[in-house]
Amino acid sequence: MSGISPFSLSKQPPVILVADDDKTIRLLLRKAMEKEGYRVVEVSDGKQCLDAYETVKPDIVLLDAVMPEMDGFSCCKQLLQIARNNLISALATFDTDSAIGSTVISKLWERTPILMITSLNDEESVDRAFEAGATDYITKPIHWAVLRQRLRRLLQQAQVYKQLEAANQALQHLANVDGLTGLANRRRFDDYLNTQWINLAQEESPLSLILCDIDFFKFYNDRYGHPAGDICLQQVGAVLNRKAQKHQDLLARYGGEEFAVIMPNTHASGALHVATAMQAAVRDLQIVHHGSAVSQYVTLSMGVATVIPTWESSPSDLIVGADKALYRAKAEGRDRIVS
Ligand code: GH3
Ligand code: MG
Ligand code: MG
Ligand code: MG
Repeated sequence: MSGISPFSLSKQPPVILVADDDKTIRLLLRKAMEKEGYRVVEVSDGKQCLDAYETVKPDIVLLDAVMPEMDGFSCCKQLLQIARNNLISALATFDTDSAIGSTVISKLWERTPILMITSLNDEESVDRAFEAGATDYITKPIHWAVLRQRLRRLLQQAQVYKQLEAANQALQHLANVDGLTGLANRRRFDDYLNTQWINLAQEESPLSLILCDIDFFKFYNDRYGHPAGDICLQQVGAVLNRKAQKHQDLLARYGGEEFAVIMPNTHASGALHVATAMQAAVRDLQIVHHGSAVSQYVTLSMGVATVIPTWESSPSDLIVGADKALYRAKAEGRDRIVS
């Protein structure tokens, strides 16, 4: 047989979970599958199949219809339910993280193909199988070439889904992360702020925003060169990130030499506390800056604003508030926090 093996791109051989109460059929299936290079795990009824499913994490399930304890139709439904539950738990985190979209999609694709192999050849059984969620259906006696080709195709499709998912995640990363600092970018900042605005308007909880701007950074570049300026931005970004500790806080690169921290459920005093720690941490880096008129080291000016979001107001009100405070910090001499 020519062509690329369906699993040539992955290191591990595909795992096939075979559920059939007939020992002879299981043996024949195992032989045929192993000849294809697949790894086979055998179970003899639906209940065992469900138990094995979670631990084995098969690439495909071969499911007999008529089995004791739990038949193939019920088992198929339950397997579908597992996939649904995984999807629901991925969706549950949707509102707190916009990048989760890709996780939801991957959960949809995570559904393992189920191929029913059965002697039940009547229309009703075929309908029942597909309605229970079977991906495909073949009848006994097994036509081995058909089984082999169906399996290859299902595995190939699963492989394509995985590659698409990896590409999707890479795109999500590129769309949301700043290339220089590895922090959230402006787009992610906007998404997160909008999402948190809606959440906190419902809860009537405070939302704080810190805007930070490096002082006299143009002179830093002029004096030490643009590549050194880039390194400075990376160092400042990393140290700020260490201070944005709370789980829900998001530090983003807001613009060229500007950083922003979104702090849900945080009062003005809490935000001021974090801003003070950030200011000190950047000063403690002692990045020499002889182009600065306020210090021999790189310093930050910061503006802090806090609001309780409402349906009548908008996130831009919070940004304007923090921006005005930052402007005052600059006007009043830089290297300071205004809230
Ligand atoms: P101020 O204290 O008023 O903030 O003065 P400033 O010089 O920091 O402000 P200004 O906005 O005039 O200059 C910002 C500088 O930041 C200019 C720009 O070249 C530099 N900058 C923006 N993005 C980058 C970057 O990615 N890398 C480097 N090296 N420099 C950057
Ligand atoms: Mg049977
Ligand atoms: Mg600036
Ligand atoms: Mg600046």
